[in-house]
Amino acid sequence: MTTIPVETINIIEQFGPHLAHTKATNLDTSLEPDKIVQTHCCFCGQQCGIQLKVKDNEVIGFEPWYDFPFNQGKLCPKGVKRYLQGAHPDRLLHAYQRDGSASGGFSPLSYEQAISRVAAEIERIQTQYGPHAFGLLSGASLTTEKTYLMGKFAHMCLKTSNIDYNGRLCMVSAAAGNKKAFGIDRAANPWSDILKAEVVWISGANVAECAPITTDYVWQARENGAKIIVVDPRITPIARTCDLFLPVKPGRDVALFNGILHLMIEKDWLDHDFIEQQTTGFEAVAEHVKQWTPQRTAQVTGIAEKAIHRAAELWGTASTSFLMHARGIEHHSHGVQNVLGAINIVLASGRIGREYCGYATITGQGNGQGGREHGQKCDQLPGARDLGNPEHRAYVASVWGISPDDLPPPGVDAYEIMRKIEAGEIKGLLAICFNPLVSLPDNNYVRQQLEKLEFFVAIDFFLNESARHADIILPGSLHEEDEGTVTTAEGRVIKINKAVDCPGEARQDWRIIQDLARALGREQGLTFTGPAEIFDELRQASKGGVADYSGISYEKIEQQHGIFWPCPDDDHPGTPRLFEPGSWNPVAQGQGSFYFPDGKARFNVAEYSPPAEDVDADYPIILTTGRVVSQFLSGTQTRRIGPLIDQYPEPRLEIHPRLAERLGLADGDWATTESRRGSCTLRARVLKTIRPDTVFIPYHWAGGKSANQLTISAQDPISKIPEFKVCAVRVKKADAPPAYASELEAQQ
Ligand SMILES: Nc1nc2c(c(=O)[nH]1)N[C@H]1C(S)=C(S)[C@@H](COP(=O)(O)OP(=O)(O)OC[C@H]3O[C@@H](n4cnc5c(=O)[nH]c(N)nc54)[C@H](O)[C@@H]3O)O[C@H]1N2
Ligand SMILES: Nc1nc2c(c(=O)[nH]1)N[C@H]1C(S)=C(S)[C@@H](COP(=O)(O)OP(=O)(O)OC[C@H]3O[C@@H](n4cnc5c(=O)[nH]c(N)nc54)[C@H](O)[C@@H]3O)O[C@H]1N2
Ligand code: SF4
Ligand SMILES: [Mo]
Repeated sequence: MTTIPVETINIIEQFGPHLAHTKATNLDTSLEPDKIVQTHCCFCGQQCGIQLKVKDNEVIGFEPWYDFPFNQGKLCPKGVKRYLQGAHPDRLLHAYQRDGSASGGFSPLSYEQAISRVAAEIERIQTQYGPHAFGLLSGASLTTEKTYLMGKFAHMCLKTSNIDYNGRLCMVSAAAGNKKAFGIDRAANPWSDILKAEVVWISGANVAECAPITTDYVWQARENGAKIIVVDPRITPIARTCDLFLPVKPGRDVALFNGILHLMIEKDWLDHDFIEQQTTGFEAVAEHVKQWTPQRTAQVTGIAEKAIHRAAELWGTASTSFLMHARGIEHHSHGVQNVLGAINIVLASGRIGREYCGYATITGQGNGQGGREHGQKCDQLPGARDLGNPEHRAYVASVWGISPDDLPPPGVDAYEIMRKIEAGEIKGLLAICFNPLVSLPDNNYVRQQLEKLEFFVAIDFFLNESARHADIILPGSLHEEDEGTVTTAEGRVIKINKAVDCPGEARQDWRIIQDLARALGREQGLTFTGPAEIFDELRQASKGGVADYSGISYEKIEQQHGIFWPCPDDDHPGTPRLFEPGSWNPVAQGQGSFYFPDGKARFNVAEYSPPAEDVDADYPIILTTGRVVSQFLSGTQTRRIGPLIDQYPEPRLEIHPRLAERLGLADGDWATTESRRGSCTLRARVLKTIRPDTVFIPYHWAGGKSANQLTISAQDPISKIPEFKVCAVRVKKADAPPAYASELEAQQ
């Protein structure tokens, strides 16, 4: 075994010597590998192709995979360093149980004992309080096979309604908006359609840091003459190279889209034929946007009127275009309205369903797309079917060999699961691939709920912050320890290949779930021999649904570098571009290209309303939150990879020089940010790339460094996404450095 040099950086709490916090720094990459495995990066939804170098059952490095068409060998800093996590000493090699000591430590127990204990607790809780008293939180970093299994485990084995997933914090506003407008929830186009778009419109997406390989597509478009428009309260790296930057006030995007449509109508920059033949609902939307004059739009959005005119002209007069957005417009209590506003300007232009005419929401997690299609959402069944729809229930029940009456009704979203814990309705919880204590808003509330549970089990390969509140921790599998499919931001179903075996007593996640079913004596339908067999059933279960995978096979994926769904039979090549006239569509059946019975896309009136918590005299500053390039999500993985920590070691409060001056803050000062829910002391980073009425905190850290101590749990009424992108705060110079400051100094 190669050993990995490890540096101890931060022992936040005492869990016993085996759980010290360390960072992996480097491996000896000069070693000759035993084999090279073609697979994909474990992090974001771009799912770049990568080749892992393996020696003695350990990933020791990587090589570019030039043939994979999406990234052609390119990788971002996280992809380059991903291989370091596997050999990290924090890797969980055993099951653990809380040892009841005052220090809150854990002690190892055998895997089989842990499985029996979890099964006994599930049985006890469900017998005592009913099936829905046991809840499940799952994740979209899991392969699609595992997400399918999680849905089946919840709905068929445990018969609980209460399963939801971390995409609730991520993709659901886009999903709901896309379903309303197009009848289907997937990027409309492959990324190759970006390359020759005349205009690329990017709203609320920090492309260069969060979808780094997409930057290359945008820049190639620019080389081909495209004009790039970026809408963001911060001048992000992609904004620094754009043609028009619109510094929107957080929470106001729908007003901007309505204002653009207003001008498109006024100047007649519309595709009348497309609107008439392929859409419905335009008149109501046209009527609604009459009030969105450039003046009013400027006043609400904080964007200069001249810039709004220029954006409308660039967008309105283009002959090809691509509009993309991400969480910046979606993480809002009116996130779905923002998405509908964006789609309205695409539909009015008629530029969709053709080459270089596209629209996409950029997915986030590695399997942000596949993870939201096959039944781990609280209201969903495989194939993007609805748990509340009698026909859909009957079909899936027939594939599973049960009666539809045995399926539970739809359950509640991930945040509502916390509220149900508070109300005493949910007593037990299983979390896999989800770190709610860092990632959910208002996380002081979340901590109380995790502590209130009678029983909590977490399945992870590291002891994440939520798992520290668990009674049992089961050691799951790293990305490179299993095979399966994921679906990329483009809608391309690709194959993750296994490079190494699980170490110690760790098990592939699907085995753990099936072992629990067996220990419960409820293994019917959960006796798969591996991911390939799960995928075969998933194909069947998705057949005839909107997300139809029935024509996809592992072999076809390998041969064609991925298959775009829908793919309804073995001879079908897949569907890279949706909505092309004449393309296969199970819903419209030849009538048109959108996924409604009449084949037409829907315009939807997109209503503006201010954020749930707007600024006032007590809390006069807007807080928005998001990401930095070297850290990933709740940080469990990237906060353990040395070179990535070095790139961005601790969260900083981004603040404009004018605001900083008013508050008496200089760059590097400790600043305390307070909201109605919590407070957080971070070093200030004074920079001109942010609106002076707004501050920004990246959210990848836990405890006292966590941005989610401040955020609000307001949710969109349709999608139930939390409003991560706006809440009201006040900022002041810190009275004293935070406790963690001394730890930082000790490292230097
Ligand atoms: N490095 C890195 N890459 C990642 C991830 C990561 O954690 N780290 N996570 C992955 C995941 S799961 C996701 S969801 C994606 C997220 O990818 P993005 O959505 O691109 O990332 P965010 O930083 O959440 O937010 C994007 C931008 O929205 C802006 N913004 C804030 N409020 C508003 C607003 O009201 N309107 C507009 N127009 N913009 C606003 C922010 O300033 C920010 O620049 O990234 C994926 N890729
Ligand atoms: N303030 C604020 N909060 C946010 C956001 C924001 O922009 N601002 N963004 C939100 C978004 S977009 C997202 S996607 C969420 C993410 O929220 P989370 O899902 O909580 O974040 P992750 O870090 O992905 O947590 C997943 C856990 O799963 C583990 N894991 C990863 N892969 C696997 C696997 O294959 N098997 C198993 N068993 N475990 C695995 C990791 O080790 C980690 O501990 O955070 C949200 N929270
Ligand atoms: S862009 Fe995303 S998938 Fe590609 S290397 Fe970076 S984190 Fe991995
Ligand atoms: Mo996300």
